[in-house]
Amino acid sequence: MIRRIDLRGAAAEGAAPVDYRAAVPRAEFDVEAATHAVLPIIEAVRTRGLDAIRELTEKFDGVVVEDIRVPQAALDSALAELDPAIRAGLEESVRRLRATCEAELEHDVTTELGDGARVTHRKVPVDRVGLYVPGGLAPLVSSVLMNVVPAQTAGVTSIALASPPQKEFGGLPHPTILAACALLGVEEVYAVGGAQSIAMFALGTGPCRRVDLVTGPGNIYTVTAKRLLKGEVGIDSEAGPTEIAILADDSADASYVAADLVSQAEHDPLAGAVLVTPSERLAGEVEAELDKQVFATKHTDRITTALSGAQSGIVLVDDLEQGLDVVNAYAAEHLEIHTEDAAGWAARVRNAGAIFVGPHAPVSLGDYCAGSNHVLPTGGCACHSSGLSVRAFTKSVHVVDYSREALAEVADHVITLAEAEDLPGHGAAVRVRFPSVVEPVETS
Ligand code: HSO
Ligand code: ZN
Repeated sequence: MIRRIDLRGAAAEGAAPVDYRAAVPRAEFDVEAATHAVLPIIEAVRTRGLDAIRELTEKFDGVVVEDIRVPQAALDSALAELDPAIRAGLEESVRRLRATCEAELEHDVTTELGDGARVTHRKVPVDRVGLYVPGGLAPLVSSVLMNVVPAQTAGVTSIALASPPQKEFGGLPHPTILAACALLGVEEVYAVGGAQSIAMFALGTGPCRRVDLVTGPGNIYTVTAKRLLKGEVGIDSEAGPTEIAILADDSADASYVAADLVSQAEHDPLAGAVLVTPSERLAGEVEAELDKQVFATKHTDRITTALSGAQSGIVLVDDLEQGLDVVNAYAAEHLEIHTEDAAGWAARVRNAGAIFVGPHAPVSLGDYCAGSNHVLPTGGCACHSSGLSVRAFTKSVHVVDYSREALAEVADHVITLAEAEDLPGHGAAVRVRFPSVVEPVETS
């Protein structure tokens, strides 16, 4: 079901260099086709606003909605009817997430550069954000928490959330998603899905005011909409199909490794599941476990497609050193380490959205209840981007505060550099402040 990729010998002296990133392929999606599908949606929302959203909702979700805003009464009753066990799970998740978010809050930093010369890096929350929560293959209620909690902790005061309307729930988003919104005090919720919801947020449509930033996971259409609207609105990252990579040695438990590969393959037929190991024995055992586990679980078809796809595989390496190079090159959204001294190997990983250390930190823990965030960079973007955190909802402003004397200290340098760039007006803006002084400028 899962193919093998043999990279043994690739790191040997004298061997031709191998591009590990290319050796472990990922799911590709047809950007051009998605752009082709999404552009008219954005233009429809731009030109015809709410009418276009209603038509697109009928077309894609099969639901006729008059009012796209979810009434408060529906949020309240979803919370009142929420299964107490689910509520307890959500509350624990929120508690842990809030604790990490609060600890990660950044504070203003002031640097004194001389007498009366001060620069402050001031942290300011984004004013208004739009959070997208997919409804698609699974109602990802946990994604409500992963978006809302860092936004609230950062101090965002205006939070709107959109999730696709569901036919079976009378044209409202999934009730558990509504309950999670109510639990977190999010009152502005829209029954709008797909690319049209991203356009609604970015452009401001009907009852929804324009937002400054859109965050949250989604399918290729919402990702493409974010990409096309970037600039008109801020976006977190272009999260694509989910991925798990596992670096494991002989000490790993094959049943854990297989279960964790299956857990993320369950998301999407395009999900990537990659095991990197120097242990041929483990590779064989994991293959046998997969055969067992995949057929004993619910979403067998989806999982089989993901595991047998070109984006998944068992990568055989000479040793963990080479394995480390492979996982760093692959830059997985989620990386699990199942080795002796897992913490030591984890410390040497540079590229991953999140790292799960040792046998007792499965990705599922991070998906729901670790206190970490599960909205993470995919598609190799972990080599330059980070997962969602309070930082994603905060921007910083440099505040420059100089006295006359402090300006005089560097005036000559400013003037010289301005002249070097042939921008004498820049220099003049400094000179004008010292009219009595010819050259050089001195403290008065
Ligand atoms: N593993 C997904 C998030 C998720 N899993 C939500 C379950 N629910 C992407 O990190
Ligand atoms: Zn997951």
